[in-house]
Amino acid sequence: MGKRDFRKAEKPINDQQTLQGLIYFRLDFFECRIANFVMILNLNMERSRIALPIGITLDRFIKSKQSEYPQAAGEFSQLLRDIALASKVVNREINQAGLVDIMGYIGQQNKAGDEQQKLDMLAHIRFSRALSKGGEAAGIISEETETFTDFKNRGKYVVAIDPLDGSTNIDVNVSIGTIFSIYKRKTKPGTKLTKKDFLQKGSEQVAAGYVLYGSSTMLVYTTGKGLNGFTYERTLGEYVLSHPQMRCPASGKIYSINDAGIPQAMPEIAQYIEGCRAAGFTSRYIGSLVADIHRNLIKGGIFLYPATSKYPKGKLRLLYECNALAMIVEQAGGMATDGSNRILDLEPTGLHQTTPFYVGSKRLVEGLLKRIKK
Ligand code: AHM
Ligand code: MG
Repeated sequence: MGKRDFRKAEKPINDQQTLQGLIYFRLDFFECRIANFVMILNLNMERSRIALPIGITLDRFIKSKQSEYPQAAGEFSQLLRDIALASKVVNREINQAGLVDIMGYIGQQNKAGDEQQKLDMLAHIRFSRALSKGGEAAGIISEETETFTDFKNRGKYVVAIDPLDGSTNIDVNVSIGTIFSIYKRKTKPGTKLTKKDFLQKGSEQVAAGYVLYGSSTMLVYTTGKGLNGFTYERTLGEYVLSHPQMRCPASGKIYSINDAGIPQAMPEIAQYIEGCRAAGFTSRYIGSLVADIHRNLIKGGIFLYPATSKYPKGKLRLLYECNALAMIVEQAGGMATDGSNRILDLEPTGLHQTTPFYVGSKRLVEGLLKRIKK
């Protein structure tokens, strides 16, 4: 007899049915208690969720800092917002990379006959479009183009950008990043842009940042007044302040270098790495600059990309990779050098010029410099 049938019966027929009735009654009673308990739990969770603040969104944070740029508050804030928006679009496309046909190479066509784009080219298009439509940037130099692009507007700023860095990691689902620098243009707004607008020293950056597309997506940026990190909250579609006033530990136990390049570099690099190993350091190298720098920034460590026989002047690009990261790390209390000079003091001569790059915790970089200068 089913539970409900039994309840309908006027009187229990025998002792066995009386017992069964009691058991069902107790089960009902406990079911009821459990349901009530779950309801209260849900209510409490809901209440605590409601009580939980969302945090400071990037938009609100940028707005709260506008007063720090009295001459160009609105434009500059808008420029940062344009970059953040483009990064969200790029993030969406990266997340779908395995699902849709966007990992082909330029020149290939998909089944619909459309031109397929490499993901790094796609990122370049997204950032260029957001910046040119926003109108605050007068032009852009990107890793993906030979020369700069003039947006032919009255914008006061220029942007140097690596839209998607870590090309060898793009197709294999490993963290990648966007790196950007913002400068005030040298020439008058409304006139033609020249190389001079882009060939500025890193110390002239008005802002720099990176986006890390990793286990979560983060935007980290500085305007020269400390460093702040925002984590992307996908369901809200917002960057939320998660790492306020980031600091790089003064020392650390991580060294990051492409091991295969050590024998090709000057002998002091091998000696320095030997010293790290002897001191019990750990080696971490992702091969994605943003991810390697981000980790060392948080945990403490040193990143090295020296000149090698394969890359006699270093591999990493000064204008849209090293300058931004040097400013970021310095703002967190770290250090960045090419082995002789502070990265931010280097006078650029070419749009795609490369440099040896040593960056990270202050004491570690100082230790390396001592070794190099011995
Ligand atoms: P890319 O701009 O072509 O992506 O190259 C830059 C990348 C950096 O992200 C990374 O630090 C470096 O190249 C790794 O180079 P290597 O493979 O020589 O170690
Ligand atoms: Mg790059």
